[in-house]
Amino acid sequence: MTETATLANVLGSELSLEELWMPFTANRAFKRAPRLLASASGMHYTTVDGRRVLDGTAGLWCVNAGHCREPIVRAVQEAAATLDFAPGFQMGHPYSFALAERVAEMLPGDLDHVFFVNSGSEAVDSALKIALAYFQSKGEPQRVRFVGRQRGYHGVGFGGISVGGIEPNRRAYAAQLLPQVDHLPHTHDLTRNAFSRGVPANGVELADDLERIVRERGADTIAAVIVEPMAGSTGVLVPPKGYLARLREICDRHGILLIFDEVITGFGRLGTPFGADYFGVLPDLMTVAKGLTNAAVPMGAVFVRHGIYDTVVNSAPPGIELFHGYTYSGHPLAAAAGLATLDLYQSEGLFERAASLAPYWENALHSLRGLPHVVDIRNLGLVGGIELEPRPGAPGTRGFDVFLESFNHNVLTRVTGDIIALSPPLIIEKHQIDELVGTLSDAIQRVS
Ligand code: PXG
Repeated sequence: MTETATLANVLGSELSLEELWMPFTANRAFKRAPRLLASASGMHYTTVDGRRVLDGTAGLWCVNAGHCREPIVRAVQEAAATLDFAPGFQMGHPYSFALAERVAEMLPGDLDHVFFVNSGSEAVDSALKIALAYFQSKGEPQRVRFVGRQRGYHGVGFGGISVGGIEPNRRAYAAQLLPQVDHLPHTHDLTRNAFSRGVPANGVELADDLERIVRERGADTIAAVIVEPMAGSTGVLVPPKGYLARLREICDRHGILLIFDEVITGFGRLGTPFGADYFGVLPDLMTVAKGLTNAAVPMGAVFVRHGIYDTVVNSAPPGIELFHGYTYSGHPLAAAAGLATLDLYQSEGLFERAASLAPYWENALHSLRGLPHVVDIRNLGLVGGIELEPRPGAPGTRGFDVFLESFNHNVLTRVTGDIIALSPPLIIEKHQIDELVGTLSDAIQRVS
């Protein structure tokens, strides 16, 4: 057992667990039977009781280069000792400018300006504000409506849950959501697309619902459409062939901005830098977080096309152009982590690696077809979704039991309802893919 795990073991036995209100967690059940991770390295976590657990989810879809990578650790340590913090309002520091320049080089098309935030939720709320600011500056201030999508996840800010389409998240706060929002239908269609490998064939016409919204509301009232290129959180919903290009066409026809929320699909998850590259569709704004810093320090960003920055900033009267920003926007430690992360992605060719592993990954996942209760398997890049039939009257319990059974056999997966989601670090080896899928197969067979 490592020294860290031993230390954590001691801590673990003495922790009260009561005071911490855990996020998106069944607190009471967790505290009765906690699952505590003490350390991490490469493809593995070590639990407080010393078990090595294969990370099938890159943490929460974010540790794309694997855990505790030395160059990132070193960069954060160095920044912490050099510039712990610098004000980002009316002051600046080289780390954030360097990261903006570096990341802009990777972006498709004329996406070339970067606004830093600290999370995906903040990125989404910032992007929505930038869209409103753009139309104000452009002389179309009546364009204020947003269009999201059912089963979309855009974080937990009031903007994000308003455009998002996850019912429990919306219902809890229904009284105070943004008022002028419509939703496209989701694209998940098991009757036509079950067991698709990669992009499903059917459903491009679902994008045409945007034309209905345009007819009902008037194009000149709509500021932006926001979608995840591939919806992750609600169970790996891969868009149908041609769908995103169709959305782009409709937005162009009506002067509506298209926002891709790439918090999950950004930074190599699909085997390309961004989902926009994978699908060959250029959004006007892009939101990212997670893989930007390999999750070593929290950071998110909004990427905007040249014309948007130009319109908002260069047409403004002298003074502050956008009334928005966070104390920690572009924090030196986060920016240092980002710079080291992007270097690592490049020097190890991790996005290309993900692309070359994707066919092996796809085959491994689809080998689970035919197991009890498996009603769908879907995949894209290094992402997988395995949908299980819900137990009658007890939705979500079968999925959760499979998650627990896998974890107890040293593989970390993620569960949403009865869908198991997989998104390993991009450094995964083929034998680890076999181990992940083998453990999951056993778990599915053991759970009734
Ligand atoms: N947009 C998208 C597309 C996301 O996936 C957010 C915004 C919000 O990011 P922050 O950093 O505010 O959490 C997300 C977050 C899961 C899971 O298991 C997914 C997320 C977060 C936690 C768990 O599906 N996505």
